[in-house]
Amino acid sequence: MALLKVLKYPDPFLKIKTAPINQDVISTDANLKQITQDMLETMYADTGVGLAATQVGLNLRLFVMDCSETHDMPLVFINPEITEKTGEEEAIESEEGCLSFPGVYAKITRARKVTIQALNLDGQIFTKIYTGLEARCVQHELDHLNGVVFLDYLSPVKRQLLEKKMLKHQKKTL
Ligand code: K1U
Ligand code: ZN
Repeated sequence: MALLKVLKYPDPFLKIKTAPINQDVISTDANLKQITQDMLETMYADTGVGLAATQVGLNLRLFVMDCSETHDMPLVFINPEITEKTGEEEAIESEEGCLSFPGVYAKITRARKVTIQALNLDGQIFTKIYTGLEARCVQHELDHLNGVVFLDYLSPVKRQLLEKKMLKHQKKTL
């Protein structure tokens, strides 16, 4: 297993939209199993609850997540799609962080409840319904796979302020 380098904003790779993975090769691809293990290890080491492939420089449509308090419920989502979302009237604003934006937090409004469909490492399709932190996390990670980062939801003024804050934080931790 290996820890991967998490790309930090403004790395241009964070803006790419990932391509789907061929379902027929998933169950036999040993490299994919290794990558997801490494991503989970990296996510735990960085005290995250999710991590998208683009954040570690991989153009793969997959993310990992573990929102359990015991850090023993790792999940892999390949070619994920949100098939249902609660409407705007049920949207919730809450503070978010991102491993690619260290030291920066922002209040982001997201759907309260989502249904997600994805493939697992056996290439089999599964569906889950999430609320709470998990619902927020899958929306955040799916955004990453589409080249969208949480600061994209903010006004230009707020965004500039947080970009400055992050650069200051990066200089301090160098
Ligand atoms: O994608 C990432 O950068 C990881 C990010 C995902 C995320 C999950 C939930 C809300 C917003 C963003 C994180 O894991 S940030 C760490 C975090 O938010 C958290 C950590 C422990 C408990 C609760 C939240
Ligand atoms: Zn993130």
